[in-house]
Parts: sequence; C-alpha cells; structure tokens
Amino acid sequence: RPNRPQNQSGPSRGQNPHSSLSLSTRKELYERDFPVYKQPVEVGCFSLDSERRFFNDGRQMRYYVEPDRSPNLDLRDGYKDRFIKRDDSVKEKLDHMLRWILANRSKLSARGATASSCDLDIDFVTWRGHLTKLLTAPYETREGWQLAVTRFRGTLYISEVETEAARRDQENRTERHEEMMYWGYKFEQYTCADTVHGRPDPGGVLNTNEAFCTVVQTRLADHRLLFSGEVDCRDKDPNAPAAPACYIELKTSAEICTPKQRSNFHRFKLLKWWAQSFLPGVPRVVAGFRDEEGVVVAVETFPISKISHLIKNEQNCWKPTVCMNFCSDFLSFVKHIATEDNPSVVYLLSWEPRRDVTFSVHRDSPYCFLPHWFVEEMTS
Ligand code: 0WD
Ligand code: CA
Repeated sequence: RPNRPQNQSGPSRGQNPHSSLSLSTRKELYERDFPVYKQPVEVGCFSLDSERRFFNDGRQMRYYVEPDRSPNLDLRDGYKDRFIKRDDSVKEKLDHMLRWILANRSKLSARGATASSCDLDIDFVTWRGHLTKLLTAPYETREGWQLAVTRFRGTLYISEVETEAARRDQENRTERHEEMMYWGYKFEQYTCADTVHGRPDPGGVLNTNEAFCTVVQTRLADHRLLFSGEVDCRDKDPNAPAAPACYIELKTSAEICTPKQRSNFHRFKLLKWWAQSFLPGVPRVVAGFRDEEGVVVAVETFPISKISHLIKNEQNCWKPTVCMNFCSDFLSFVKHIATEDNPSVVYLLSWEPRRDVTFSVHRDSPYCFLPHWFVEEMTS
C-alpha cells in the first residue's frame, strides 16, 4: 500500500474524519466536547532493578517524604561520583510491558483464566510516554515523532522509533545538559524512601536503571487501552486511596522570577505535566523549583485536577479537550489504516510539527518490534 499523503485536512464535523491517508494535528479541529475517558484502573505493576532486570511485582516502589519548607537541596551532589546511568543506547521498545502481559494474561483476556491462549480484550498496548506525545501534539512546535504500529491477534501495539533529529540531539548534548538530566533523578533521591517508615538517603548511589511501573487499563472513546508508566513514588499514609490515586509524580523546574517565565511555565511545562499524569490517573505533581546552580529553593504541589483552571488566564493556552480528542482521533486513524494482522508488518506513523501525520508500511523490516518470544507464547 502506497504512502500517499493528501493535502486534505481532516477530521472535521460531518464527514468521515479518517477517509484520507493523513491526519491533521491543527488544534481548531479538535475543539469539541471532552471525550469519554474512563477512570484508569491499575491492573498490575512491575519493577526493574539496578541491572534492569524485570520483576512482576512492586519491589521498586518508593514512598514520598516531604522536604523542609526552605529545603536547599543541592541537585548537583553525587553527579561525578555516585551516579550509575542507564545505557540509553539499548532500545527496549515494548519488551518490559510484553513480559508483564505474558505473566498476567489471564487478567486481560475476555474469558479470563479459563482460556490461556485467547486474544487480549484490548485495542491498544503502549507506553504512557507515547500517549503523552499524542496528547501534546496539537501544541508541539519543536519535536516530531515516529510511532511503529503492529496489529497482532486483534490488538494494536504502539512503540516509538527514535527520529533522526532526536538521535542527533542525543549525540550533541552538552555537558551542562547531561548534568541537568541528572537533577530530576537527584530530586527523587532527596524525597523518596525505600520503605514506608524509612528516610531518603541522599548520600547513596543513584542508579537510573531502577524503575517502578504501573500498568493501567482504561477506555478513551471506543478505544480500550492498556499502558504502563513509570511512577516515582506513592503517598505513605496507610489511609491514602488505592493506586493509582496514591501515586505522586516528581518534577524539577527552573524557579519562576518574571511574569514571562510564569506564562511560559503555564503554557508549555504544565501541558506536559498534565498530560503525563492525567493519562494514568496520578492525581498530583510535586515540583521542586531550582535556581541556576541546581539548588531546589521551593517545593510546590500541583493537583492535576486544578491545572486546567490555573492556565485559564493565559492567552491562547492549551485545552485538555483538544489533547484528548486528537489522541482519540489518532487511535481511530490507526485502527483504520493498520488492517493486516501480522507480527512482522509495521505501520510507521510519522509526524513533524506544522505537518499532517502520515504513514508508510514495512514488511519484515528493522522496524519490527514484537519479539519472537512474545509472538510464540501468544500463539501457543
Ligand atoms: O521511549 C520511551 N519512552 C521508552 C520507554 C522506550 C522504551 C522503554 N521505556 C520505558 C522504560 O522501561 C521506563 O522504565 O520507559 C519507562 C518509563 O515509561 P513512561 O512512563 O511511559 O515514560 P515517560 O512518561 O516519558 O517518562 C516517565 C519517566 C521520566 O520521568 P520524567 O519526570 O522526566 O518525565 O521515566 C523516565 C524518566 O525518569 N524515562 C525513561 N526511563 C527509561 N527509558 C525513559 C526511557 N526511554 N524515558 C523517560
Ligand atoms: Ca518524574
């Protein structure tokens, strides 16, 4: 099937929005009622240890410990001598999620534990981070993306492919930028304990191989979704609500000193924070505001449900409904084009800012991402 992008800009009311071979990201097209988004339900979790080994349990879960009022946390501490960085040249694709699916298959199939080999009761499997990119696309002006899609036994699997531009950026990172990427993890170390009554250990070695991920199930319009996202920590109060409502997302951001900085924070950063946590139903973000030297000088909690009110005073600001409607229409577009059920076929959806989403089809190519161990076990 040819990749034949059209100039036509769909979707719009009153016509089939997915009749063309491309999809517009223009925000005006998605300003309609908020689509149905079911409360995400945690169906499981998994952990990756200091050597990036998978465990089908919550052993890497951490507990939030609130820092002092005027904290003065030095985020540069330990960068040179107590930091083990995950090898990001290893592309893990969906592998950890697929392992989780195999270990928990009976929870997911329509017939439950009675049939181990039947199909999953799910339309889409992906990482939360990929969905975040879809939600923010109508407002993104800098970075494009490529998403590989494979239909296998009725379920559509979505896995990101690194763009050329992203690979170049990664190779050309400055030493300052490398160090600033460490700051976010360091803030986690200052605010998270390994046990419910424990204390954070800022003197320990920081290892970014370690991760705790939640797996949630939900529905967006008529799309049944299963996705996983990394969770920083949880509320340690024994009376806290069940997951995902007890989870807390941690962020660092430059301190805000001018009205211009505040406006940019609302228009760009809060969009990303909202999209990332709204998807899995994580109710709050705890932000550490740091100075130019990497010292956290203030800590503030942002309830996700209040973010859309906070931004209402900004001129031509982002709207949650546009994000969700675009995502929903994107998933409909994927269902429409990715028709061949075959683990060795990849539909590659590509997008650059100010362009439409287009696609190409690849058979037995390096884009294939469903591993043999997954295909075989799902088929047997
Ligand atoms: O392209 C990706 N996002 C991939 C992610 C490709 C292959 C694997 N992964 C997995 C890893 O297993 C990781 O544990 O990503 C998991 C996190 O997935 P996510 O929650 O869907 O990703 P996202 O929402 O983009 O990021 C959440 C956190 C980040 O925290 P901040 O506060 O900076 O948003 O996960 C970390 C990062 O700390 N993170 C990653 N960790 C490992 N590999 C990656 C990555 N590629 N991207 C972000
Ligand atoms: Ca975080």
